[in-house]
Amino acid sequence: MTTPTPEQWMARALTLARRGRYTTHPNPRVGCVLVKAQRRVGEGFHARAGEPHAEILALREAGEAARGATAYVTLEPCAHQGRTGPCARALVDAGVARVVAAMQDPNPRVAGQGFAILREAGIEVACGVLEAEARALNPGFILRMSEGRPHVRLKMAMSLDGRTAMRSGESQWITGPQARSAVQRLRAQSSAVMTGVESIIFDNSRLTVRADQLGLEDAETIAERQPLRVVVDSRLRLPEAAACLREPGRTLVATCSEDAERRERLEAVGAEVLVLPAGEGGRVDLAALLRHLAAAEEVNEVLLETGATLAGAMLDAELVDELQLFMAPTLLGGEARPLFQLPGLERMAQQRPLEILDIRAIGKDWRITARPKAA
Ligand code: AOF
Ligand code: ZN
Repeated sequence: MTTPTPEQWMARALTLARRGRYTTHPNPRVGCVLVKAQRRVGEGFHARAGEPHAEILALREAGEAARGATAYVTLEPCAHQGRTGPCARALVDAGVARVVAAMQDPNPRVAGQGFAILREAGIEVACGVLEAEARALNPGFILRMSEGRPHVRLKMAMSLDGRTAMRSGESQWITGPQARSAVQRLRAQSSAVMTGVESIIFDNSRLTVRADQLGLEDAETIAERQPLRVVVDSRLRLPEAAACLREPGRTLVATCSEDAERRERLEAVGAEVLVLPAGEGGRVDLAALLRHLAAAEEVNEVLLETGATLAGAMLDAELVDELQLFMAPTLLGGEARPLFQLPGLERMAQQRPLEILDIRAIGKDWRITARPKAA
């Protein structure tokens, strides 16, 4: 038997961390494996804010075997007393000999201090094993901590001719049940789902996570947390009868309208209204909205599910980090609605290049994962 490499142990820790994909918000997904004499003696992952961190669960499982062991963790062990105690201290107390981390914790309350505690106690520390994979697991947490904004993932369903709805706005359904189930999982892993008021007016979408559509074993538990619904509604046109206002969870209406009467009527049916300064064209300042979501709501990942106008505005403002385009084998024709309104694009020199990261079949549809390419 060959001895596993540090990368293999870290890969195991990452697999564990991924089990927290749908539940750790607003905390990062973290996994930990304790190894002694080439054997795994304990492991754990962070499941929920307020519950024990990955290291604590791994230490509990290992018991006395933790003494002299190596801890593989996907994030620097914490140094702060938050909802739970400092993990760096717990690793020291348990007598762990080495700590191998994938990345430093970008949280300013930790940021290197966890490593410092370990080193001061004579523990050997290494960082950077499978770092890219660890970063990919928590893109929103990292951006929120380092730049004060969430990660924005734009999801769109389109036909092979790049259309998202008929001219009337009718759009149900372009993609098949498996693709829609994949979208449900994207919602479930996000802190917030964001849309434009026009999309609500046309589709009356609920923007919720539905347990029966997730296609996951622990669907019921996952659907207990509904992502914050964010409706961009510059002029407060959201109908009081909108279905999303009657769903469990919160709906935040972001506006720059000062119409107090409309505001009261929406608040009376459960909406929370956030008045922001107007940005370009008298519309909601989208960058300010995202900063608010990160700072006030601890939003890590935003799923943007919307029509061509808001999608185009977000792309124009360079606020989209990732695109997930679900392409169905169907044609909607030239009268139908396009993916993006990008006014002002006239010459090839102005085109918006994307980098495609992945393409795969989802049922009868295709999922294209891409990101805007820096010009
Ligand atoms: C770790 N191991 O498994 C996680 C860490 O409020 P708390 O106490 O849950 O702390 C949350 C912060 O702890 C979070 O912002 C991040 O910096 C770190 N997450 N750290 O040592 C873990 N989930
Ligand atoms: Zn911790």
